[in-house]
Amino acid sequence: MKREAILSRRQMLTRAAMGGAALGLAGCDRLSNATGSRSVLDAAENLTRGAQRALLAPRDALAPEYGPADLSPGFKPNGSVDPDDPDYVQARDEHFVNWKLGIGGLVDKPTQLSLADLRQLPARAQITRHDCVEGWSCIGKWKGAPLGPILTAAGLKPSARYIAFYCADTLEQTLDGTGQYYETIDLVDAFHPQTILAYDMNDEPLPVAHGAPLRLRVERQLGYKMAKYVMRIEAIESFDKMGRGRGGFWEDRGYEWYAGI
Ligand SMILES: Nc1nc2c(c(=O)[nH]1)N[C@H]1C(S)=C(S)[C@@H](COP(=O)(O)O)O[C@H]1N2
Ligand SMILES: [Mo]
Repeated sequence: MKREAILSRRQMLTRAAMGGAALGLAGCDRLSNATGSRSVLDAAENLTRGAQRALLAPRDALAPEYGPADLSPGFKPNGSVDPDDPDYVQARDEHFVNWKLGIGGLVDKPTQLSLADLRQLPARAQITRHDCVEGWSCIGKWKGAPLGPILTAAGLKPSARYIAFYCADTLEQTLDGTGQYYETIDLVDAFHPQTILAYDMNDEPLPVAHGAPLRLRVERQLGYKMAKYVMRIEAIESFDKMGRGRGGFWEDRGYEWYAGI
């Protein structure tokens, strides 16, 4: 196993032990007591176990899927729940009828897809467990368009190595603009059969609190990888120049880039 991976997991544990909040790692909201808040150390311990499992399991293994009876009665919204960024507010007030998902970067055919376009593509529905890094989990049903075929249709250039998701919300006000939420995943996850751009949650249009009109589900990883309010997707060669260069909003603030569970 790579030394890097061991070190970064240890770093994470140390940070967790020192108290995430003090270091600005209070990533996901304070915990709802309903789900029972475990200590940060417990969460870190689980994370470590998750990371070990993730290293053993083949990357294309499926995340467990559940039945309708397993759905959580309430799914906790977390992070941004009502973005006030002007473009988003306008799109939301128009019920996303003029909204389009941009697809670009290292692709042969950059394109834009409306919600109606996305809904016409072959769909996949799945009931999965969402694990937040802070130690709570909820089971929800997601329906959307698998990402892989969308990328294939756009034609990935050979230099494309990652897929970047640009979100509408500013989660932290920063002077340099690095407070905008974004995420990146590699092509293995992008083409994983359970990786979908979800427009429905629990058989209803995705609510604003959970990322309307479109969010990523990347089921083999932790919650923070599941970008909400996705406005644009780009195929990229490297994420060095995005945000603070670690591949995502929370990654820039200390969390692992590969958050396998
Ligand atoms: N754009 C955006 N995506 C986001 C977040 C966010 O604040 N903004 N929070 C992340 C975190 S930490 C979690 S746990 C999940 C929460 O998804 P939910 O609100 O549907 O529970 O979204 C992830 N994706
Ligand atoms: Mo999270």
